[in-house]
Amino acid sequence: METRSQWGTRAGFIMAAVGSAVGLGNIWRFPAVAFENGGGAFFVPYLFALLTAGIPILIMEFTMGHKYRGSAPLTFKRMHKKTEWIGWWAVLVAFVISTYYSVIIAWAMSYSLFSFNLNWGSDTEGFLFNDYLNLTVDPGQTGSLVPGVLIPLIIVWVVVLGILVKGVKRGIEIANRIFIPTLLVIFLIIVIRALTLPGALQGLEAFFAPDFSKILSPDVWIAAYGQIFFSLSIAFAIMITYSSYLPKKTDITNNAFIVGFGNSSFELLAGIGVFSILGFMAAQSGVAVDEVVAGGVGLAFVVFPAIINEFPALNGLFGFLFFASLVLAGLTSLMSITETYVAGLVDKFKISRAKAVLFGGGTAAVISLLFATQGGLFFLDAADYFINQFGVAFLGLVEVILIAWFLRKLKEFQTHANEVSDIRLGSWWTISLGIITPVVLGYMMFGLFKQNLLREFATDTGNYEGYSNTFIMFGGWAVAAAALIIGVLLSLGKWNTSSE
Ligand code: MET
Repeated sequence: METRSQWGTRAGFIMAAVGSAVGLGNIWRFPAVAFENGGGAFFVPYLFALLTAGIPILIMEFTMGHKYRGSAPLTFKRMHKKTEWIGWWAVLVAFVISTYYSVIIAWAMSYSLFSFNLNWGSDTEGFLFNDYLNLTVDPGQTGSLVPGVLIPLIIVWVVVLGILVKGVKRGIEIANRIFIPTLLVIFLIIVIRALTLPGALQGLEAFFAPDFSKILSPDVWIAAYGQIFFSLSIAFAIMITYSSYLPKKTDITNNAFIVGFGNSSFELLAGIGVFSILGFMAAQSGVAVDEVVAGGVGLAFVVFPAIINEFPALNGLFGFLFFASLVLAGLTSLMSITETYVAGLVDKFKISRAKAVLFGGGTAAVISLLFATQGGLFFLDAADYFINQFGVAFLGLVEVILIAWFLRKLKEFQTHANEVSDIRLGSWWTISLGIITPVVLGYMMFGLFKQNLLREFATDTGNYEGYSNTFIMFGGWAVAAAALIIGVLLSLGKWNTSSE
C-alpha cells in the first residue's frame, strides 16, 4: 500500500528544504560562531565541513528518503531491520530541538511587536532578562510561566501545527512558497540598508579578518561541523523525511547542491548584514567591533535592539523587519522538524496525520512550556548545547560510520542517486563519507566527550557555562541520553500492520 504524500513540484520541494535549512541558525548563530572562531579563517574549516560532510550527507539523506520512502524510523528499518533505532533517535533529537526552537521564535515574535515603539528602552540587556524573560530564579528552577513568552508561543504552535495538519502539498509546500520568497525580500532590504550605514566597512573587516592562530584548534573544527549539520538540518531526521515525499522521477544530487549552496549563501548574507550593522554600532559608540559582538541570544535580543535604537531613520520598521525575518525563517524550520515525528507516528502506528499532529505536536508544545518559565533560558541553553553536540553531531558520526563501514551501502546509494540525477557522484562522495568524515568527525567527537566528561567530574565550575553538576546532569546529559534511550525503546515496539 503506497499512498504516501508527495510534493507538488520540484520547486516546492527545494523551497521547503531551503526553508528548513535557513533558520535561526543562519541569522544569529552563524555570524557569531564565525566571528568567535577566527573570522575569515573560520571559512577554511567551514568550507571543508560543508564540502566533505554537509553536502555529501545531504545527498545521502535525500537518497535514503527517496529510495526507502519513509519517515526516518521507517527508512532506517527498510535499510536494515536492526537500524530502526537510529531513525527514532534522530526523531527524538528533532523533538527536543523543536521544544526550545519554538520558544526562540516566540521571543522574536514579541520583539517584532516591541520594535514599533522601541519598547526595550536603552538598557536592552536589562529589558530582556528582567522585564521580558523575568529571569529571577537559579539554573534548574522553573519559577512561574511568563505570559509574554507563553502567548506568542501558543501562536507559534497553532500556526505550525495548523500548517502540518493540511499535509505536505497543501500545507508545508504552500507555506514555504509564501514564506521563503518573503523572507528573501525582507532580508535583502535589511542587508542593503546595513551595507549603506556608516561604519559598515569596519564591521565587514572585523568579520572577514582572518585570525589563523585559531585554525588548528579542534574547537574551531567542532564549531564548523556543528554549524553545518544544524544549519543544513542534517543528521536529525529532517531531510530524510522531506525527501521521502519526492516523486520517483526527480533529481537528488542537483537538488542537494541547490539546497546546500543556497543555505550557505544565505548564511554568508546574514553574516555580511549582521557585521555591517555591528560596524555601524561600533562607529556610533566609538569602540572596536569585537566589543559589541555577543553570541547567540545576546546578539539578536540584546545587541540588535540597542543598534535599532541608533538607526538614523525608520528604527521601528527595521526592527520589525529584522525580527519578522527571524520569525519567518524560524517557522519554516520548525515545520520541518515537527514533521519528522508526525511522519514517524503516522508510519509506525498507522494513525491519521491529524492525530499524529495533535499527539506529537501537542506533546512538544506542552514540553516547550518549560522554556517559557522564568528559569526557561537556563534549561534552553543547556538543552541546546548538549543536544547539538551529543545529539546532532554524534548522531551524524554514528549514521555515517554505520552506513559506510558496517552496512557498506555507499555504492548502492551512489548508483541510486546517479540513476535519477543530472550530476554524477564519483569518488569525492565516497571518499568524503567513507574516510574523511568518519576520521575527522570521529577524532573531534572523541575530544569533545573527553573534555565534557572530564570537566563534569572535576569541579563544579569547570562545567559548560559554569553550571552545577546536578543541573548539567539533568538539563544536559539526561536530555541527550533520553533521546537515544527512548529512541531505542520505540524501535522495539511492534509496527502496526500493513506498514511494510
Ligand atoms: N536548519 C535550521 C536552522 O538553521 C535548524 C534546524 S530545523 C529547527 O536554524
